[in-house]
Amino acid sequence: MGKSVIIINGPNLNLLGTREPEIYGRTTLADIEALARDHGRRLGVDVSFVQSNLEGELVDAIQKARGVHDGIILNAAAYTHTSVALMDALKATGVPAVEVHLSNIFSREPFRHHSYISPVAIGVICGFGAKGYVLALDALVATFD
Ligand code: CA2
Repeated sequence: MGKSVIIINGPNLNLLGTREPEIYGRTTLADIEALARDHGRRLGVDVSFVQSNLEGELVDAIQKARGVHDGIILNAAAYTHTSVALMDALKATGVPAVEVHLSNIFSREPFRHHSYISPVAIGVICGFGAKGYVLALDALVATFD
């Protein structure tokens, strides 16, 4: 059976391309979804895509990935820096995850330098804008048997 990846996006990422283009670029979340789905087709991987502003809905999406998806790509946005709940959910679900950020969180404010996600992710890609999602798909697929 073909492999399946879910891309999960956190709060305010629905605003991409409409505000703060100097930090986050002009690409919308719908553009990123299209880029990721196209790349998934090239790799022979099914790509699902969700965004929520609600921490509990992100926890639900991570829990539901177990037994359904072979990998998770997670941009938890601001919850990256605050959410023990997302960290626990990722650990519990056991589905391999790649953490993605559009911006280089290490060249920004100190409070963005800590991630609750990184310790439970297989790897992190940050600073490459929308292309980071495509790079994350390549990285995840490279780990599949
Ligand atoms: O660089 C990233 O991808 C972040 O996850 C984005 C988060 C930020 O809190 C993280 O530190 C790094 C913020 C997402 C907010 O997205 C917006 C997009 C357009 C306009 C306003 C916010």
